[in-house]
Amino acid sequence: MKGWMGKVRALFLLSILSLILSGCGVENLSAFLPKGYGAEVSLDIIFISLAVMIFVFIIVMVIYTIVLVKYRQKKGQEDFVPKQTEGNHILEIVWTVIPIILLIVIAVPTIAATYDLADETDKGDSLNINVTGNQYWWHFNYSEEEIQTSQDMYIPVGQKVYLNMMSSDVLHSFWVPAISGKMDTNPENENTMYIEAYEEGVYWGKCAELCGPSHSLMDFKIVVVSQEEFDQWVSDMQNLDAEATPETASAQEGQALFEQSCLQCHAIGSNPVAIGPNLTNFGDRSKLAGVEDLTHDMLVEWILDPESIKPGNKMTGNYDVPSKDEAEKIADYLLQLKPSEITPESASE
Ligand code: HEC
Ligand SMILES: [Cu+2]
Repeated sequence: MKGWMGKVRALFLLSILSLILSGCGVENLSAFLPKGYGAEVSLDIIFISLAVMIFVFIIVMVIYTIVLVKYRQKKGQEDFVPKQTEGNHILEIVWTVIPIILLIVIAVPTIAATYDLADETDKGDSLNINVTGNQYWWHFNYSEEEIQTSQDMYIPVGQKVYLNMMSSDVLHSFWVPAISGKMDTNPENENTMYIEAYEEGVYWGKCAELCGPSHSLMDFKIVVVSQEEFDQWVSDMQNLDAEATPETASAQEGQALFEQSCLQCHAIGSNPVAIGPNLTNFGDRSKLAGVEDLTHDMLVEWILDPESIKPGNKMTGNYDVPSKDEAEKIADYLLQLKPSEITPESASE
């Protein structure tokens, strides 16, 4: 699909690019700027369909214009009725065959891509991540590596990564537009998709299936790093001490408070408890709950009143709300959970 497709694409991209760059400022969130295999294949099919549609549109418009000009009612011929024809054999065949050909032109690459993207032959030899969609956050379980993490998924660049996806509650849909197409997460059965990212960086993901009041806030990220950085991250996550004592007195108090009233839902370390997001590398994240900039103030606000940030979330009402002072200490504790140098920040440099 190179050659002329490439040129059409370049032209289209240029116009789209100016639109996007002047837009909302979130990078790496566009299916029109593919940085992964699935997204690239999908965009090629979008362009083939678009080319067919433009072709049909132009032909119809040309015929329409010719007929309009040529067969207008002329002066003095107001009562003229042209010769009536029906059942023209050749015409009937032509306008049946052309749409069939056009549909084949669209169908062949679409079906080929569908099979290609559903291929699972090298699943056993690849990195596998179990993805769980939850109202309104994402959990990632690297079962082979025994790593649990939430919100930010780390993968190595240029490698096929298999995602085995389910939901813990309602239907969600995993979508990282710049990397790949969408895949539903269902409560009953596992769906599998592979992704492959071409460039290092941070890619934004969205839930693409209406799942409740905070559906539009169910953002997540794929952090694409080099193979060495990925190995480093894996080793950092495997070798951390989840119960390490923080340096400052305030964070130490925060740790005790956290263990008392938060640990039943939020694991730290490789504990598979995932009623709420795993907070092992919470301090390494750039976003709080997927959406807000991760600052001390914002975190305190979350701990005191998560409802004000994410309406309908499953933490509200289900925990002992600490005092402001306690919340500050818990925030001190959570923000120093930085097990790795490999972070969304380092990946986007
Ligand atoms: C009943 C289970 C439960 C308890 C108890 C609980 N939480 Fe949560 N927490 C959740 C859920 C569920 C979410 C995900 C909310 C969302 O994003 O929709 C969450 C999200 C969070 C987040 C955002 C995480 C991220 O990925 O950015 C923080 C921080 C947090 N909780 C801190 C706390 C603290 C501190 C306590 C104790 C005072 C606590 N939680 C108690 C369930 C719980
Ligand atoms: Cu969702």
